[in-house]
Amino acid sequence: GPLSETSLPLYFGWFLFSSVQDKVGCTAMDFLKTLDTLEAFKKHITDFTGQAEKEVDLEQYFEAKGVLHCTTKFCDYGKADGASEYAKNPVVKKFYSAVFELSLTALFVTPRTVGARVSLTDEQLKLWPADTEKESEADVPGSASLPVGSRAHITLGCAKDVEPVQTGLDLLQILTLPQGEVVEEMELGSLRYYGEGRWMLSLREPICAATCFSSFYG
Ligand code: 2AM
Repeated sequence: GPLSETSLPLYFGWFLFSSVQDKVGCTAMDFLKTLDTLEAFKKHITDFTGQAEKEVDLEQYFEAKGVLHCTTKFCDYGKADGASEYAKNPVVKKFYSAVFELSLTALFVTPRTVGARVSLTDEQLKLWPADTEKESEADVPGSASLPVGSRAHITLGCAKDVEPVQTGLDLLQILTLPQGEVVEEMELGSLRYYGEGRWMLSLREPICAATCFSSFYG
């Protein structure tokens, strides 16, 4: 009936505590503010603008997308494959509303999205659907060969008319590419360029983010 159809959330995930949202948001903003002033970035500005000479203000370029979280399972209110199986999984039930510390190990930027890479522990991987990376193969060739959990991320912002689902695909794409040279040693860590406007900053000190495993109905 209609009730059972609406009993599944839009998605499950780890939700950052509000104090941590501010901290992560500020770190991301600092990174964007510095990135668009770097000569290395300006050299590839056409990746973002389509025109040489033109400048870009990355802080304005991306729009925030609501409460910061790391999606574990997109359920689409039950319409997504495997949604009800995930919701029924005893591990999901056991850890629902439990506190987790996520480790944010990198920040990445593309002309479409900006996000943080999340490195999951073995315990956290129990909440991660094992087929996520295989199912991403159609969108990002090579994903299926990446370790389980590779797609784990927090969307920090999206360019105009870009949906947040793109952030995980952008991360997977970067991870399938050969690791480039370090272009710049920044205060936060080492910055690498992956072509076509794709940048990744490996954090010197991973950010430890307190979260709650829960779900979002919208
Ligand atoms: P995100 O996890 O990259 O931020 C609501 O749209 C949330 O579900 C967003 O957090 C979004 O992306 C995620 N989401 C939307 N569609 C998705 C999909 N097809 N697969 C995985 N996650 C999706």
